[in-house]
Amino acid sequence: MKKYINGEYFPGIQTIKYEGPDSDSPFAYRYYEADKVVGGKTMREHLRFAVAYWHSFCGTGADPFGPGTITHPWDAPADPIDAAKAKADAAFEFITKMGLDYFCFHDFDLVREADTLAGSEKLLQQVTEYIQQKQKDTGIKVLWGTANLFSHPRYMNGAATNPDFRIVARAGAQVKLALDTTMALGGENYVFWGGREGYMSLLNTDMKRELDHLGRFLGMARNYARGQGFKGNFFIEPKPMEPMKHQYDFDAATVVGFLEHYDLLDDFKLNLEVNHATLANHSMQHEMEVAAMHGLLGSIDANRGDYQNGWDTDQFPNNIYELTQLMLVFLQAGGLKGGGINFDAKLRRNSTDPEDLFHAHIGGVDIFARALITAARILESSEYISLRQERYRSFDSGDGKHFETGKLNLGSLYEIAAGNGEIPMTSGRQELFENLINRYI
Ligand code: XLS
Ligand code: NI
Ligand code: NI
Repeated sequence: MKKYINGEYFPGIQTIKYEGPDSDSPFAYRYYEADKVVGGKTMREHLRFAVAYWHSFCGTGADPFGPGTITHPWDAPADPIDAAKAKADAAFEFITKMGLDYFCFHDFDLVREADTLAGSEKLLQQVTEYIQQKQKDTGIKVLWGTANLFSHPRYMNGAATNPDFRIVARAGAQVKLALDTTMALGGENYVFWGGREGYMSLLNTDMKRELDHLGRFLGMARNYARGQGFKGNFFIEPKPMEPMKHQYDFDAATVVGFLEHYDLLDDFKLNLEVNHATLANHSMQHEMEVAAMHGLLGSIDANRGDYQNGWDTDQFPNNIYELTQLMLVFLQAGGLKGGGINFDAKLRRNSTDPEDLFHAHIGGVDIFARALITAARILESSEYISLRQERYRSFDSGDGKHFETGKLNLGSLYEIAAGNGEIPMTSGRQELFENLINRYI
């Protein structure tokens, strides 16, 4: 990686601008025009893109088979605050040059964790002051903050679901500090991704007790933040596995049931991640549909997995056909409830140039913008909505309507069926629907 030159970490790269689909510059947007109105709102208002501090400024390309391939110049200082400030300088330079508005962070992405809780608290306060000033200078905001409750060895048996109460308390202390940091930075939301909340073996696990602890813990975090005046949303980020064999926040449907059971629905919504949907053997469209129908479509972690293997590869999104389907759900749900689109995606281990971070994010931003434009056009000018409504027409009046409004019983269904005789087949016309997407891309 290039060294810090003339006060810049990404020298030679100018602010990325919209140049239109015909541009041949790799450092330009072809579709993302922040202030252009699509489907009633500007793209900036719809999409609320965020850069993930952990992947973009902390990730080194390390994998289970070898150490990092990327050396960040901002990591060089031995003093944690010097390094944290340098990292913040790089992050704000990058986000500004990308023309984006938000970032997301874990507590110890911002600064290295100290040896003691008190030491970490002090470091977090110091770096928070520095970042507040950078926010004032640039207008860049926090989409969400979170606590890293999975990297430190103390959390090997879980955090809020740890069988040792002392670890649960330690996790609580860390969440308190992460909430303080998020609020001090004006964070609009706060995320819980269940890092190691789950099990490796049921033989040594009291699942009910662990889930009760998780419900209690989340309620405490909510009460604390609300008591401090936090008005934003709490998001749970489902994932079915990895690092644990089974993660409690398995998928959207599981989390909806959990939130209902522990009476958390007033404050918590979902942050859905594409690669996590893939790991759960769902499409992201399915996950979004589940969240949207409960009014819980809070935020998106944008990335993609690999269909030939089963890891959370966190690659940058690039599939227009799939993303258009996501944006159809997104627009019909009226957008996200408080969140945005966070690139929870990382460069490949062998993408080692500083420019690669731009290519990755430009591609991600542009493919979402293009999908948004395409989906808006499908909804505005195609027969998509009416084709789908048509399939359910028999419920719009008569006995079908009475069924929906609870006016029939099983006996009535018997009477109706007896009077109907054999029913003609009705095509689902799947291929027609599928072609519609391609027609508008
Ligand atoms: C890991 C998660 C993580 C969360 C934040 O798979 O996606 O990055 O988004 O803790
Ligand atoms: Ni993930
Ligand atoms: Ni994520």
